[in-house]
Amino acid sequence: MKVLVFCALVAAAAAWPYDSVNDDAGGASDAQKQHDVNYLLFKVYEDVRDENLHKLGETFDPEADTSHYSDNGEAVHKLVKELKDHRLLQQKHWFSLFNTRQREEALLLYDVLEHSNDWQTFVSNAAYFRNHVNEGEFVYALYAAVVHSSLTKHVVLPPLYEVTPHLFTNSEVIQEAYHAKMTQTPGKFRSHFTGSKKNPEQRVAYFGEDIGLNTHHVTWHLEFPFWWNDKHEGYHLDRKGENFFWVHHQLTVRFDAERLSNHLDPVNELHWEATIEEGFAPHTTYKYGGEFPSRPDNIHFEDVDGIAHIRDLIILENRIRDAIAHGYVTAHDGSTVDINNSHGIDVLGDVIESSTYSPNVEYYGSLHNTAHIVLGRQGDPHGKYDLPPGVLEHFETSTRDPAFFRLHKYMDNIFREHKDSLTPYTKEELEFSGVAIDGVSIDGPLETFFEDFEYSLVNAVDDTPQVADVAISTVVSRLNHKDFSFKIDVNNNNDHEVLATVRIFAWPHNDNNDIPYSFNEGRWRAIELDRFWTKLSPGVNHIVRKSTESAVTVPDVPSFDSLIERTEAALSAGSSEVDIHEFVSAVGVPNRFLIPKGNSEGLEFELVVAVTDGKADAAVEGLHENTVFNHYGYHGVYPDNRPHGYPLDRRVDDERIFHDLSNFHQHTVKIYNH
Ligand SMILES: [Cu+2]
Repeated sequence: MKVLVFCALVAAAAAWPYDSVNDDAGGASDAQKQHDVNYLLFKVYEDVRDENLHKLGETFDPEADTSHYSDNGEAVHKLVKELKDHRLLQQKHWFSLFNTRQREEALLLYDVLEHSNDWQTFVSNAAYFRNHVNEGEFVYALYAAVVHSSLTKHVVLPPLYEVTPHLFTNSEVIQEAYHAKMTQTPGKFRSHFTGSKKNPEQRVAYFGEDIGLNTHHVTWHLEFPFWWNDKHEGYHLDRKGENFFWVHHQLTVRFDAERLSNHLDPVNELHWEATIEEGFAPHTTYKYGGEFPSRPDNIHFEDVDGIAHIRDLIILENRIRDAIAHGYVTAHDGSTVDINNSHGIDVLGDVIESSTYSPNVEYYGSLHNTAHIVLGRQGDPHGKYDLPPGVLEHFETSTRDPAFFRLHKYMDNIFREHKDSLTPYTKEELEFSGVAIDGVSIDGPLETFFEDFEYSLVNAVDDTPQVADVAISTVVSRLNHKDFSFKIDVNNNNDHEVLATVRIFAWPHNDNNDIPYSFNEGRWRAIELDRFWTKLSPGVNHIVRKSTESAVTVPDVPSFDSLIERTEAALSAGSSEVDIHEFVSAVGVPNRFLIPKGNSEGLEFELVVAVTDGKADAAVEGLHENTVFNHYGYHGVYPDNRPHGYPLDRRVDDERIFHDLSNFHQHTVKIYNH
């Protein structure tokens, strides 16, 4: 999470925006930085539309003064050498993070930006390399740098679906957008989900193809990149492996809940030796590089040339399952790392993804990342047709393919094997002395609905400054819900104030055959709705928590247009900041998706509230004062000492333990959809 500290900066002078302020903000006001980032990302395939940035792009010499870099210019020398040797990927070509060479190039630029000590150096490099590196690499490097650099703590990144709309919008709509531009006719085009009603998967396409969900997924991977190297970047991403497990576990259980609501069976896990039943036709096109490849129904996995043999993936899976059975992984140097404890899930996440934190990538490989590529290439496994990468080779587009959820069900079941091997919590461990939940109710309806959402496609089409923009946008249907509040009455029988953690979950009451889930099966399917800290005074406490406050969700990011408008208004008013702080982190689940889609009779869920000992749980101070806490987007130490999903993360052999706890509450609720 980016800490919201308001800097009292003086607005920079107009002519040269950076050098009038020199402080730890890096020599520019937040509003100025926001302005620069807006324009760097506006129409990335064309000349930058800001005079100052244009001048920097033409005249800046990145190597001229290396005293402005925290690595003495090491990264910039490397990148400039690649540029001079003509080794960099051409512009107007597709880019995929899963392509090793392309990723290296994007990360070279990321390193230059990350090691820039002041804003002038950061923005000058961004403006200069915008003219020289591949546009996809540029966007990735700039997004990652803005997420991680200390210079950009208050910068809001424009919604990716308006920066690179091709990766979020159907080809049919993109074609209409080009037509509108060519004929200079404003146009508003409806986006339909891919496929026809003959495909049952179509019923849940609103989930995998939701632009907010795609943004959540891609932003999570920017916040916790698998390529992150502590030595290089200077700090550690706390509990990255466990977070990898949790964010995808939540996507998995949320998708199954949406399926239930649409009369579909839960996702089956992917199996290397079984048929991939569902094909996929993405109806999505690259800006440069043609259509995303399709995959027919009922194909068997084939080895992918230059990437992996299916046999080798099975071997990697067996090694990981062996480690789980043994309770330890074997590190690169032959020593063992115990995973038979709360921290084990973190190690296992690093191993399975894999990230640079994996203790032994030589032995355990990179099951998840390789699986993404192998599955993405099944339409052209031997490269016979020279097709560009598949949707699974981009975090922006992955969830569009239902096979993404099969792949993650497979990963999730491996994680479950580990979690199930841990000793269940005892009643004593789960109790919160003197604290009892008196009652839980919901104020307002639990009701979902579909609404239209419009976003701009102006950045999808080519143009020149000589041709005026016409308004081009698309309208998509998307899931939302009415606002509601949780009302939780808690009795604190201690004679003093205590800090409490409130954890709220919901799991489907029945399975797809209308049979109630057992406690143990239900708790594994629990959707995390909220997690927050509060102080409990002695006596009765009435806690009211609004659905909009949920720590696992984020609001819609303002449109690119409105970001630009608000920034320019702030600058012309002489303000040093733009009032957009609540949008700084886009890493959570869209708040619209907080509860799964209901149905007309009311879909039953088990609502669960656990109030646990905040003092024992809290890893940092002052959590009860933090109202903008975001569980996915934190920087530094993860605030909760407990594992993700606590207290439902371990198997429950005897559910009476939970029902005997006075600090635990469960009741059935209904979610409607109208
Ligand atoms: Cu992912």
